[in-house]
Amino acid sequence: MTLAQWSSRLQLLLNMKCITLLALCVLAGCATSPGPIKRQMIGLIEKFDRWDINGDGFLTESELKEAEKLSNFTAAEIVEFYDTGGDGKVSLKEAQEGIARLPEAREIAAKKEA
Ligand SMILES: [Ca+2]
Repeated sequence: MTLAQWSSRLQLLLNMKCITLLALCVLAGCATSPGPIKRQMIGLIEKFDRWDINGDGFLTESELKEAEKLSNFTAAEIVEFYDTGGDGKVSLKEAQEGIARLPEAREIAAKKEA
């Protein structure tokens, strides 16, 4: 493998880490084991229940205050990213769709780091 190939591969790995940080750390509270999307989905659903303190099936900004401490993002930013419906809270469906919007998450994370 050439040096160029190595560095592009490394870049890809770094990007994957950013993705995990935003899309998972946010709801999961940890970014230690990036896995296949399917595993992330399962993890996400489990964590979703944990963050959903009042059990109404939605995550609000106040419920994500704890998540805020575990990520580089504020609760407001987390909600803003996931809340495609614009009702100010995150449904499980929106959380799942957030995983599918990983490239977008990566862009946001990159901008924030810059
Ligand atoms: Ca809730």
